[in-house]
Amino acid sequence: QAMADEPPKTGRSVLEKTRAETREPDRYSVILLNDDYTTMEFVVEVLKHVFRKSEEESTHIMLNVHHTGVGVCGLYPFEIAETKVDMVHSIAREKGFPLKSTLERE
Ligand code: TYC
Repeated sequence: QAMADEPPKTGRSVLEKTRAETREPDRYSVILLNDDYTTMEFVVEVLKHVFRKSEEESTHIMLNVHHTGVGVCGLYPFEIAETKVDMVHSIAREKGFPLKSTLERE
């Protein structure tokens, strides 16, 4: 039984709901930046292990970064992208490389 003072319902019906309420979660690109000191071999290892790329794709992405200055390693939900950036920085620091990575909202 409905309450006597129940407010009128103002929302749209299930069938009227539109894109704003069914949007995909935001994705973030993880970007790798070029530098003059990190070895090509190390960047390829990072791409294979942190971003789960094949040897071939890792080499392709690394060379793209080497030649253009930046490159996309993958698209992820925010927290996963953030974790991968942190992993790149932490393993690079461990090996004494200045390799940098950043996020970009898509
Ligand atoms: N430019 C580096 C070199 O010549 C290689 C490199 C590629 C470094 C990609 C960083 O994100 C990078 N050894």
